[in-house]
Amino acid sequence: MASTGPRGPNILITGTPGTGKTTLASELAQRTGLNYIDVSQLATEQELFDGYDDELQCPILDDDRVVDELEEEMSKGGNIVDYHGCEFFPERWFDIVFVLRTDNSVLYERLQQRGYTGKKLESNIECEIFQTVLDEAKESYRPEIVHELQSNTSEQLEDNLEKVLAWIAMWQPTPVT
Ligand code: DAT
Repeated sequence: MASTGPRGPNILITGTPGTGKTTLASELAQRTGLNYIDVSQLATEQELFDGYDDELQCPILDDDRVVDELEEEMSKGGNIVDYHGCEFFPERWFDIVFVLRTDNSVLYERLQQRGYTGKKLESNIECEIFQTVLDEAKESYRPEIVHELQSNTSEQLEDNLEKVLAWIAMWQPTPVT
């Protein structure tokens, strides 16, 4: 019997905490039926941690166990993955990578509302100022599949949804030769 091919594209939505990954990714999943994977939530549920980061005040992800846990699902295709880092995922997993960007003042307010203070707040704002996640994405994936999306306003959220939906609609699996 012929192989049925992947269920759909694998999409990575990354960016500094607070830039709107969960908002965009879960809405996309709802509208497309693609499978939404929140890596932080998965790690919490399955206790895939290895130590604690004192500066960022958050548990350190056990990258290898996260990759092992997701491999089967990712190989089927049709996943939208949400995480604030991206360099430890296998490059072959993703068809496209979106890096959400938010202006410092807007992000500062969002993170304060989330209850971030002191060093944790500062480190996350610095991460956005120095475009740490964007650089990480460009170093880890082919530059032509990495796209920046501005995520400050609800108009930009709608615009981003439209762009990604349009890309999904024209996506075709790479033929196996
Ligand atoms: P993340 O998953 O990157 O941590 P989130 O989706 O939880 O971020 O969003 C953080 C907050 O910002 C949340 O209250 C929703 C809001 N938000 C997200 N995207 C937005 C946008 N484009 N415009 C205005 N508010 C947005």
